[in-house]
Amino acid sequence: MSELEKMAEIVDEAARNATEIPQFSDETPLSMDAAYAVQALSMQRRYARGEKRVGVKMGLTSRAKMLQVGVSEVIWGRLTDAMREEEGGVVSISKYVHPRVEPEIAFLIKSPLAGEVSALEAMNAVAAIAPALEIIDSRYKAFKFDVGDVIADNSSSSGFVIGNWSAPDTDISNLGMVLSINGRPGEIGSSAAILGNPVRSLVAAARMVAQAGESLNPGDIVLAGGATAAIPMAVGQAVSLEVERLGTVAFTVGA
Ligand code: OOG
Ligand code: MG
Repeated sequence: MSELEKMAEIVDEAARNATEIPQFSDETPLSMDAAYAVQALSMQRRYARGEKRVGVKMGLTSRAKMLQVGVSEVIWGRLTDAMREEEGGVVSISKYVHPRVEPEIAFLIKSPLAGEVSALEAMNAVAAIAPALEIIDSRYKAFKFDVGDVIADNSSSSGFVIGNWSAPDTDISNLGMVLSINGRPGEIGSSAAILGNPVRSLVAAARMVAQAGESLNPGDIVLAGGATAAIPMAVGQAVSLEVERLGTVAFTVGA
C-alpha cells in the first residue's frame, strides 16, 4: 500500500466506525493534490463496498463557515447513497462522531456539466432546487483540521437531507434561511452568503470536479455549502430549516 492508500484506509475506517483520528497535519501536512488523491482513494473503498456516488457537496463557500473552521479555501467532497437521511425522519447520532448540522441549498442536475461554465450554463443544467440540511462530521479530534486534513476526510461529508424540489426558475440569489432547533431559530442567514449567489457554488463544482476528471451527471445532487455556521447535534433535537420560497426540510436526532 502506498502512503496515500494508507491514509485513505485510515479516514475510511474512521468514517465507517464513527471513531476519531488524529490530524495528519500533526505529522505531515498534505498538499491539496495529495489530499484530493486520498479522498478519491477513500471513495474507491466505499464504492467497492457497494455505495453509489449520488453527487457532490461544496464546502466553505460562505464566510461564516470559513471562520467557524479556520480554513478559507473552497473545497468539495463526494456524496453517496448511504449518506442520505430521510426527510422528516430520525437521524441516529450513534452513526456519527460529533456531528453538526448546517443550512444548505441543493441542486438536482439534468444535463452533464463540467469544466469552465457560466452561471447561465450552470442553471440551464439544473432540473430542480431544494432546501437541504447537511450533517457534517469531521473524523478528526475536536473537529479541528487544516485544509489538507479536511479534504482527505471527504470534506467532512457524512449525511444529508433534501426537502421538496422546486422548479429552477425561482431566483435563489438572496433567500432568507432560518435553521431552528426545537422551534427556536439557531442560525439565520441568506443564500447570498454562499459566494454571493449559490449558483457560483455550482459553477465552482463544475470546475473542481473536472479537475478530478469527473463531471456533474444527470440525477446528481450538488450541495452549495452552508450559508451559516453549523450547529452541534444532540439527541432529542428537532432540527428544521426554512428557506424563503423553497420551503422546509427537517429531521429529529435520535440515539
Ligand atoms: C468542512 C465541510 C464544510 C460547508 O458546507 O461549508 C461544508 C467542515 O466544516 O467540516 O460542508
Ligand atoms: Mg456543508
